[in-house]
Amino acid sequence: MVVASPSPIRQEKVRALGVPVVDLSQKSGGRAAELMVRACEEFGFFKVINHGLPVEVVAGMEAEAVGFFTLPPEEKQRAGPPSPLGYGSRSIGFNGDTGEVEYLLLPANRSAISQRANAICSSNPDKFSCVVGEYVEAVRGLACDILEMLGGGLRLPDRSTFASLAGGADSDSLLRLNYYPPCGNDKDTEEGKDSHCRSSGGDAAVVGFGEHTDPQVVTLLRSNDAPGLQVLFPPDASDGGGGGGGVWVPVPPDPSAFFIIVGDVLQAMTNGRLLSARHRAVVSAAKARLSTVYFAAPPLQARIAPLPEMVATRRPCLYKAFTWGEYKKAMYTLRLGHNRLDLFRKN
Ligand code: GA4
Repeated sequence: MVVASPSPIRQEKVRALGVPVVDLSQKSGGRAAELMVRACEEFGFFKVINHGLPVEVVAGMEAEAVGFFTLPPEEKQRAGPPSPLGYGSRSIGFNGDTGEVEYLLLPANRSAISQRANAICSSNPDKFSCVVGEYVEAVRGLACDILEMLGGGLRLPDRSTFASLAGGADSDSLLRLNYYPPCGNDKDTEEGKDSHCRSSGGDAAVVGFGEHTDPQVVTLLRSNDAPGLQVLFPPDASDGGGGGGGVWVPVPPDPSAFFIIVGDVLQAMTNGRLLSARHRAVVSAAKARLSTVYFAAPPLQARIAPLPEMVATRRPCLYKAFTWGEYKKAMYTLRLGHNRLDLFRKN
C-alpha cells in the first residue's frame, strides 16, 4: 500500500510551524507545562529534549532491539505470534491490517519481561530482561513527569491525576519495538521486491504502519536517525480550518529526543481539549528504521470519563464513561485506522 504526500505548498506552510519542542531542563516556572498543553491542544504531539534518560539505558535498549530483529526468522518466530503480545511481521492486529514492519510487543513490567525473555533472546535472557526492564522503568518515570506537567498545565485540582492513572504497578502499559526494513532491500520474496517497494509516483511512500491514533493515555516514542514518522496536523493548525482534513507532516528523526503522542484516553478525560494525534510510519527511506514505543496505559479496571473540571456549560460532556478493559475489547474488534473513540461519544 502506498500513501500520497501532501501538496508541497501545504506541507511547506506546516513545516514552517515545526514540531513543538519542550525542553525538560527548563521545567521550572510552568512555562514547559504551558507549552505542552498548547501543543496537545493544537496537535496532540510534541517533542521533548533534555529529558534526562541516561544515554546508556537508551543505547542498551536499542542494541537489544537490533540484536533481536537481526536474528534468523525462525528464531524470531519463537517469540510469536502476537496474541496480542509477542513477535509479529507485516500483520497488525486481528482485522486484516498490514504494513512493512516487524515488531515485538511486550508488557511494560519487569517480571512479565523476564518471563518472556527466553523466547526472545535465548543467548542471554538475563541481559535482555535487565536492559529492557531498566529502560521501561526509566521511560515510565519520564511518562509520569510529562503527565504530571500536563495535569499542572491544565490546572487540575490534583495535578497527579493522569500520572497516577498510568504510572502504577497495575498499569496495562506496553512496550513496542518496531523494525522497518529499508525499502528496496526486501529480499524475502519476489512479490516483496515488486509491490512493496515500488511507489506509484515520485511522491508516494510505502506504508510501514498505517494511520491511527494510540488508544492509551500517552505514548513516548524514540527512534534511530532514520525518517518515517508522520503526524497529521489538524486543519486549523495548518490553514485556519479552511483546507479539509489536515496535513501529514514528516517528523525529522532525532535519536536524542522523545516524541510524545496524546492517546485516546487523554482526549476522553480532557473532554476533547487535548487531541489524540493521528500518525503513521512510512518506509520510503534507504535506511532501516527502528523505533521503541512506550504506551502508558491505565489498569484494566480503571474508569475513564471526562474529568468534571473539563466539562462546562459551553463545553458539554462529549464521552460516556468506560473502563480501559472495555475500550481495549472494542479496539481489538476494529481496524487500525478506526476512529474508535467515536463509539463512546454521547449524542
Ligand atoms: C495501536 C497502538 C499500539 O501499537 C497497539 C496497537 C494494537 C496492536 O498492534 O495489537 C492495535 C492498534 C494499536 C489499535 C487497533 C487494534 C489494536 C492493532 C489494531 C488493529 C499495541 C495498541 O495498543 O493499539
